[in-house]
Amino acid sequence: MKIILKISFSFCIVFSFLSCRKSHLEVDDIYYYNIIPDTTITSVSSYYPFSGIPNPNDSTASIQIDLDNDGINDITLSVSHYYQWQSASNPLSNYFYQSGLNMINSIDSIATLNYYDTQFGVNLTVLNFLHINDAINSNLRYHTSATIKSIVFWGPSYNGPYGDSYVGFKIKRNGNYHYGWILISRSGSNLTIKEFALNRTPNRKILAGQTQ
Ligand SMILES: [Ca+2]
Repeated sequence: MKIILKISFSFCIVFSFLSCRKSHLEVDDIYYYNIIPDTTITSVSSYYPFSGIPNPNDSTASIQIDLDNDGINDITLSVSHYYQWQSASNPLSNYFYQSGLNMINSIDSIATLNYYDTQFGVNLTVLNFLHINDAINSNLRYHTSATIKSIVFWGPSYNGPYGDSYVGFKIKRNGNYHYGWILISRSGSNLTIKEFALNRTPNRKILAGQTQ
């Protein structure tokens, strides 16, 4: 009986040591930034009554974010609309919309999905709209840019979901990947940026919404 107790105790000590060592080595060092107040960008101030034509007629709004707090911006989020003559009989269809994200550095990337437009047989690289606690790691597909909304005349179009969503991203620093998320919200023509976080521990996943 004594021997069994001794073995169990020794096992506990070894096991505790390994657990402690493991958690110490793999601790997530999360850089979390809460944007106060939330920042909203829009290319449309208002719509003319009855016609629904956006005002101003052609404009772009964008914001850049420094994701790793090194003083250099890493990502651009933008919304824009523009007029392109197609038809005099239906001027409303002449106003087109684009909204998306672009990584400034080509070694960084955004979690995306492939959207296949069956009408035109064209693939679009669109944002992977993630939910809270979704894992952001090497299992996702990444691209340097992602479409949120693309409305064009007689061509492949896409419009992602409204409300809150998480953007997954990965940035490459010193040969290692760092995963992170940005909380955005879509409402009408508005794109709002609320929070973001980055796992400073290299090559470790982060969960959407994880702050520590
Ligand atoms: Ca940066």
